[in-house]
Amino acid sequence: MAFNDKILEKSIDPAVHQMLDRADQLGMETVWDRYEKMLPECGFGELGVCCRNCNMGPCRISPFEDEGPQRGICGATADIIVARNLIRMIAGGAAAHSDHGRDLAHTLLLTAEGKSGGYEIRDETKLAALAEEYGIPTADRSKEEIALDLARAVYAEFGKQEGPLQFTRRAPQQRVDQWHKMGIDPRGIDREIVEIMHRTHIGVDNDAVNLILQGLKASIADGWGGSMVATEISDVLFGTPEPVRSEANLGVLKADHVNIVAHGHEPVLSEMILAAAGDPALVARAEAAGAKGINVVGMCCTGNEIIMRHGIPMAGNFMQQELAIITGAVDAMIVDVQCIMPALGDLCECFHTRFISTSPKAKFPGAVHKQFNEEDALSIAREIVGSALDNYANRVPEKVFIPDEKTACMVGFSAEAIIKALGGTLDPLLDAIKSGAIRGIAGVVGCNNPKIRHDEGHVGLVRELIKNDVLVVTTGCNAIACAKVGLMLPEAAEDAGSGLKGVCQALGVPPVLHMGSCVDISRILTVCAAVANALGVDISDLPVAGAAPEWMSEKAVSIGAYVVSSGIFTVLGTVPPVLGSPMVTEVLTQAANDVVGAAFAVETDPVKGAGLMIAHMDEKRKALGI
Ligand code: XCC
Repeated sequence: MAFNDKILEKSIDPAVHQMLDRADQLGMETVWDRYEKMLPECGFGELGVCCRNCNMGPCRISPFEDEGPQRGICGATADIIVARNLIRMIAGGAAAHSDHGRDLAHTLLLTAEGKSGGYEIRDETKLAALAEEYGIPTADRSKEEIALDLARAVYAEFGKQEGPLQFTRRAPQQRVDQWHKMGIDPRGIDREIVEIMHRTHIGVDNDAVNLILQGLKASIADGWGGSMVATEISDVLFGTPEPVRSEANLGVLKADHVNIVAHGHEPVLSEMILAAAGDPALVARAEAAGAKGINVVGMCCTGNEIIMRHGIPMAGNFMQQELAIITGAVDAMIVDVQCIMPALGDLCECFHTRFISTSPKAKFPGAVHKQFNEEDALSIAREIVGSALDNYANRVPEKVFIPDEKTACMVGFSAEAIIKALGGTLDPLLDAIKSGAIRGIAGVVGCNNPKIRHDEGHVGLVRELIKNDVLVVTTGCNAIACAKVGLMLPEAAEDAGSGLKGVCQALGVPPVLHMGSCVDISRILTVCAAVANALGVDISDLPVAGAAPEWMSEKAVSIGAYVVSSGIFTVLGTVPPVLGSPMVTEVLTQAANDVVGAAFAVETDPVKGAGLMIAHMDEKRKALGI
């Protein structure tokens, strides 16, 4: 099929081209259309110089020094306003990840008390390891007793008033000492987020550097706190991921099945949807309705959660959620929290699709709300799946259009799985890094953003890295982009430089390792900490780098901040709203090196972005003498 340039320039994904063409034929609007209508985007907002933190304003600072206001009504300069806005983004992102972690801790608590409706403790080895980390006795105790103590201890991390977060102590001692020295070793997760909201209130913290330091502190509480809690407790409850094969892209929808898209983030919901969809009585009901079965597929980070634990196919990343509805083949789109477009409601009304919200924290126009709770989890999940089955009869066959595109992938490389693939120790990886077969490790993560041709930033950057012998670990929407183009197959080693190719072929792994959802960037931190500890150096000494080529969410800002705070140079592919303050820009891209041993760079060209990362790795290799 040939498509016009207007379609081709929006994405590199052929499934997206077909669906955008379909949307045009049907006269339907998508995120790309709304983006175009928004242009030109607000210049003050882009620079980060508008302030709505009090009602004397809104204020906006002129970008021209000789013209227009240089201070807000309270006297705040561009530096202050930009720094305040930036750290409020960090607060939003850290809150989202950490609340996800809190929900997992809550589920573990209920499960330990025997009050949850269908959850169990699946990974006792990880439970025991975490208990040891928290100093919880395990001898002669049941898994429920241990889990109860662990859940309480983890829960307490959120509201802790003093003292460090337990998981931050996984970082090398030098890193912890540096955090301590700079006053950014976080206390309770909630406390650091609240403090951002306090400090950015009118008339409180008016020192840009002091504001940014608090932003870093809260972000560390996210990465080494809330997100790490989310990852670790998910593994205890649902199992630690191991390599598994599956498929990705919209072609995983099936014309002859009841299709359920699980979209959002928290596995607490999606695990139960899967359990219900496997219930023989419900499968029989689907068959009685004329379907061949129930086909659950994932979207965004929920997709990452269920593909890596169960091999459930992934329908697409952030920019594809509306396109899934436009296939006309989705009987229910079930959502919980984060990255769910409110546009879905209107779109579902054009089709038979039932849009079902489940979280008391996230309601949507046009959605049916079926409130989920952990106590009655399985029975609510059965009702939700049942409602998708009932809706199958309403599907209009003439409206169904499913693109053929889907690609095989190998996913589920948790830190534990990586060590297992290496034969039980990190040594083969360390040796490959020392010999130069692996030049460095890159964490490439983050969202999609209509400012960038969909998936081009992700795939372009990752291809350039592996070609240059950089092993890539990935999560979130980058992971989905890589899966869709075949980069997560062992065969993709053919596209890697000769050193990386040899390592991947010897181990039978892809050059791009799927480590999970966005909270699972904590897995990348854990691996970096383990490598640094094994070499007796700080994370900032390692030949590693991070990138978020198409980022857009506040969570991504928090992620970027904690990755840099952990000592990892990070390249952003879309420009953050900070350029209105040359001083804040300088702090983030230069001075941060003196504070945390790493900084940000912004590079919208993915190949050049990869080049910056590779140059950084080479510099670190030289300093290490390897
Ligand atoms: Fe959302 Fe997690 Fe970004 Fe994708 S990568 S758009 S945050 S789904 Ni997390």
